[in-house]
Amino acid sequence: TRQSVRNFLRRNTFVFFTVAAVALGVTLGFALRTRDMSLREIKYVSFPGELLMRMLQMLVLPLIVSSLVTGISSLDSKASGKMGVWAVIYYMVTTCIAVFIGIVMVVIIRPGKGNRDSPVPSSGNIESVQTADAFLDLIRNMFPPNLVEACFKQYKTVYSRKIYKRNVTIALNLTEALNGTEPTILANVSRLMQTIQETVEETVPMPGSSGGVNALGLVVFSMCFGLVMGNMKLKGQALREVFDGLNEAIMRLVAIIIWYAPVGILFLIAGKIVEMKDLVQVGGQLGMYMVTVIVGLFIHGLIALPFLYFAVTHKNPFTFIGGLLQALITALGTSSSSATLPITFQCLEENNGVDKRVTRFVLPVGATINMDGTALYEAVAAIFIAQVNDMDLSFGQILTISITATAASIGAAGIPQAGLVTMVIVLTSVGLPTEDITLIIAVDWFLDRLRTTTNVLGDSLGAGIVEHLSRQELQNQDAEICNSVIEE
Ligand code: DAS
Repeated sequence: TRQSVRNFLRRNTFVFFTVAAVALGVTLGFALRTRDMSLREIKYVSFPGELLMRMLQMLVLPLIVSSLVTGISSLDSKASGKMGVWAVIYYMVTTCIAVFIGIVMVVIIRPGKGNRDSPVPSSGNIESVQTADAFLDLIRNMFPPNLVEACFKQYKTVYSRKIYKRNVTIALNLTEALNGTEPTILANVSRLMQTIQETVEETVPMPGSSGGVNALGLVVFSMCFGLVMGNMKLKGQALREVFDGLNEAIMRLVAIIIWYAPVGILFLIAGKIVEMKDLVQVGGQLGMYMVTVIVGLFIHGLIALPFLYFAVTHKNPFTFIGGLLQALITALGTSSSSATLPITFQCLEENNGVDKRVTRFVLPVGATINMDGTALYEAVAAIFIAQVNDMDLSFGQILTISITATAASIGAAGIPQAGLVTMVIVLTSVGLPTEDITLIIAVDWFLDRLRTTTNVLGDSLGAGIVEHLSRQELQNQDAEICNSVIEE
């Protein structure tokens, strides 16, 4: 019991420090706002926060690899298969619920009705193939051709549209100049235009806009590697111990960094508040759009997900969420679910006592592909932009938005504002102007924090649910291990 008292105290001291850090950060931020600070001074204010981000990000790569490899190789194929199926079902179901809530909210509230706030010129120059390309990129990223490169690069298809435009303009001018003359020249010009188009539609590999880790690729590789290693029996034993040791060491580093987290969060929040533009001016359509996303996220995170957790496990979801507070606040402070991953591990294993075999398996995958908050936001944002453009969406188009919003949330990396980038997939799928993303950029940093918190909450409740559903397999495996030890 002394251990549990100590645990209780430690857990609550951290929660207290973290909550105090948020309050202090907000206060400090608003106090500093009254002074006219230069960009450099603002950077100095956020510096301790930047350090926290760097420390957490530093751990993400070895953490994802070691936890997945050990997690999967320590499960027998029956247990990992069942757990995998439950995890995928959970991700699908909750993402669909999130998108549904988002659509219902945006259709009821209609934040984009009325005259649009600020007209954005439409160039009308959208490449309809972008949605398909983004899907292919998603799959490409699953199979990185070079593992070292995957640690810092993502695959992204781009079109050299500028060259295309310039050449077409020349060709068009030429056609105009020759108007009414030689039909053979005209035919040649149009053939020239076609060839230009063909050359330009080539895809090239490029570093991701974030320059970040290709987590999806590493997740897929580590899972396959763990699976194969788990089946290697004796030969795999030494490797298993290496990865297990690596994982243990990383988690010990997390336990040290966690002491610094409140300081980092304080300055991350203060810096952001000093930096932000006047929020009071956000009114009208944009204000209503924010309200729609926020209400949607709250309904999903505080009603739908807890209800699902209760329905499956019959345990109190809010006790479980209480143990996650530090991870949720870190998500709010960093707006990155991968940077939060080390803290999420710590909270689930230490505070909520979730089986390590489950967390190691489902958390890295969840942080990479399961983003309920992002999916909800993508659906709301796309329909909001349609409303602003006075475009009536058919049922089919709304369905397309749901599907692409899900894909966009899977494709989004767990880094700040990744969801804004993958918005392009959703918008182009129903022919909405991609330039209109500019309408929502101003408030995205704030919504990003809330959706990241929802994403982390979804992953964590998922770990709890998957653990409950796979308890039989876990117990069987425990019994087997016990028996083999006794036999020896
Ligand atoms: N900020 C993201 C995350 O880490 C994703 C997003 O931009 O929606 O979860």
